[in-house]
Amino acid sequence: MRLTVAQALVRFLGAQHVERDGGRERFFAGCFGIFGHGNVAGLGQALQQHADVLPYHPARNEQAMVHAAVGYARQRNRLGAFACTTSVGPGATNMVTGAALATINRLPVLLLPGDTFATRTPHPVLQQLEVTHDATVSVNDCFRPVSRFYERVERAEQLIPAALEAMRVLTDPGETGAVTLALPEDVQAEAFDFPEQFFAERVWTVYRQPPAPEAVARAAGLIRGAQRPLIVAGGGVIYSEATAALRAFAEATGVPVCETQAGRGALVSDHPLSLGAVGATGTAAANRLAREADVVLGIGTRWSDFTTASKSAFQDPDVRFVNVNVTSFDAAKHSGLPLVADARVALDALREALAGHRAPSVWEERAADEARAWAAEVERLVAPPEDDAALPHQAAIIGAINDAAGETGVVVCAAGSAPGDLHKLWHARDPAGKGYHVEYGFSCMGYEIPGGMGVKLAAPEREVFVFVGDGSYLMLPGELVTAVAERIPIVIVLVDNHGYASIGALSRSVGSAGFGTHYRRSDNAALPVDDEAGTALARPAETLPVDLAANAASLGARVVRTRTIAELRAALADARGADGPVVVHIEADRYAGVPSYESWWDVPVAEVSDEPSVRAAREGYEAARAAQRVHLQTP
Ligand SMILES: Cc1ncc(C[n+]2csc(CCOP(=O)(O)OP(=O)(O)O)c2C)c(N)n1
Ligand SMILES: [Mg+2]
Repeated sequence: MRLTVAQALVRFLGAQHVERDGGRERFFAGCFGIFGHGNVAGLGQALQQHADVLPYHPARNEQAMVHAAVGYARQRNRLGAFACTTSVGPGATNMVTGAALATINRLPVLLLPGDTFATRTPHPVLQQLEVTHDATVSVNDCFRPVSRFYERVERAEQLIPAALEAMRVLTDPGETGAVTLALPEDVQAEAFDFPEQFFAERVWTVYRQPPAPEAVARAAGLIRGAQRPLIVAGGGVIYSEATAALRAFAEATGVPVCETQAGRGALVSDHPLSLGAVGATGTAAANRLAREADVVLGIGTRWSDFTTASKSAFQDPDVRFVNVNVTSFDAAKHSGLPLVADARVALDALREALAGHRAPSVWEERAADEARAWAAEVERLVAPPEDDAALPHQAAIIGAINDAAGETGVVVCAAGSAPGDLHKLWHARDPAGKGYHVEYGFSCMGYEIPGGMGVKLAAPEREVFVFVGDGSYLMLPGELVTAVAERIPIVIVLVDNHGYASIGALSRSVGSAGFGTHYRRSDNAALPVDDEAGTALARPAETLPVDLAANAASLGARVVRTRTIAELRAALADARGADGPVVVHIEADRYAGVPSYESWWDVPVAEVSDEPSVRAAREGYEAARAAQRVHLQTP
């Protein structure tokens, strides 16, 4: 069939399906894009012609549209995705950040940046990078390190293997991430006789890989011998829909469960074996048990520094790790016993292998006691301030969102002080673990609004609450316009503390007094910075005359200004049933942070400085670093 390369690609994408456990669905929900000379005539024409198989959604910023695609894919447990098309040059490179985010979080997105002419005839074309010693280089080479598969389609027939390979990678839970097919603008518009079969419906089955029986037996042996076993549940538990299997395993064995950012909510918070967040942003309950654990069963986790508290979380000198993961790369971490497998199948197999076994009851009781104590601490933290005139604390804002979300709502966040607070405080209620969506692989400011849009597109039946700080908001507010245009009813809680509260606190902790983390006029270098205790020196006179609520309203969102937690609660209730985005603005006390609980994060402090505060911080840093462990114990 004679089609242009772009037409063939769109028709191919529309014919791809994915299935797991027998359910079969179309893989691509649509295509986000921004047109320029590098894609308007090729892919633009094809998308117009084939809008029935691949609906087109215009975005406002290329980075943001990848975030929306990522939000969608995550909410769909990687069983659905969007394509993203851009022009050549800046449109394409704007997607690089989104690509890195997708790949780091192991979430499927198909990126289709336009590229410069394969024929090279009109070179240098508008927006082309010229590299004098290498004619094959284009700005799209920036996608190589951040893509799980990269191909530049320079001949029409190359599309066939490229498209098939793209689908293999996108639908493989162990390999997935950003897939980039760079499409030279001339090739997009070129016609070719594609075989009919290329457009036939194709089903990509995501099989649940079983673990090797010997590995299960060894893992079961280790867990049987453990006095203080602990589960660390990662995103893989949720993506593989293994939350019920996790609960069954924990209940059968009495092994307590703590969670990474991506795995938060894998076990509902009310469960007596739920210790909540672990690591640098962990709960006292989880971090205490982690410190003493002798066998740690990591499931679907890539063991980031936040999870391991920069390798200081697990202090038993003989601690052993068992890693259930779809990739051998993650399964091998911490010298662990690798169980390369789907999380659900592995959990069921382990439960069977451990039939009749239970962790020592003192350990289980200890977990339940710590969990209860932590629940009381959360209640204390999320309580609204008694003084109505005081600025609300972020913890109370989280409490209000948590209540509004109920069992089925989803909270979306990515950067700032909120991810750590949410990780600690969020009361997870959805048994499927889909109520908590914090992008913390890349922790990319600006993800929140477009990411939340993607979540809502994937789960229209759920209420979506985007938690966005003023700093993150300013990075990518433009996608609000897309939410207005597409009538995507998300609720955005814009928490304004006039700057980077998170990095300000970090700066104070390294002795640098919040330097450069306030929004204020920078024409006066002598302005005081925060004192060490974090006393508010950001006097109103120094606060910039910026009105973010007015900004959101100007982009077409419905905006509600709130001042107290009671007003916030009322606004969240009121936002139900809106037919577009609602922005609820609230000012928060930037110094009323949630503390960390018996944990640490490795941020290197200057080794020499004239500042006593830096020298003191360095001393503390060196002491803390002594707790770092290299896990070399073999199972
Ligand atoms: C794109 C990007 N740039 C820089 C950072 C580093 N960073 C992490 S949090 C943060 C400040 C976020 O400010 P805001 O959204 O207001 O949240 P707050 O810290 O006030 O809670 C910065 C600059 C980042 N995570 N992402
Ligand atoms: Mg802020």
